[in-house]
Amino acid sequence: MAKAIYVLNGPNLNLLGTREPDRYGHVTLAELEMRCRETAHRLGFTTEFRQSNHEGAIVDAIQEAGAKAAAGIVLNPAGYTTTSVALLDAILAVRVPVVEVHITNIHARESFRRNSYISKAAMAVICGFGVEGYTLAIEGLARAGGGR
Ligand code: CA2
Repeated sequence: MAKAIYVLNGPNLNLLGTREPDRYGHVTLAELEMRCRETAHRLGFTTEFRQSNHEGAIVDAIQEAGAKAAAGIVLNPAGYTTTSVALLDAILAVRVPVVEVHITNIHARESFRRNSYISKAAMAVICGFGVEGYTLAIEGLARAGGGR
């Protein structure tokens, strides 16, 4: 049976493609889901694509990915990047590789955006490629063999 790659999106990413297009682009979250689904399918994976504005729901999704022995997690923690020990602890508690993705180059923005709790447990970090970063992350997980 094909293994799943979980694609998890944090707070406000439901607005993708509808607000601040100069910063985050014109692709909507629904379109991004389709792109991720197609890329994962081509590489032999299924996808679980989620977005939540609630920290606990993302913790639940990470635990679910662990329980289902997912091949990987692509995580854009958005505003929880720099605050969430709970997300860090959830990642540390599962044996699933995590690729942290940011649409923008967080190193070229305000300095507070760089201090990521998630990076301390992520297998890899991609930022600045726009939404292409998500499909690059899926390809990276596939090439890395989907194991940690
Ligand atoms: O660049 C990224 O992907 C970020 O994770 C986006 C977060 C920001 O807090 C991080 O520093 C970098 C913000 C997500 C807000 O999403 C929106 C999308 C469209 C319109 C407005 C907000």
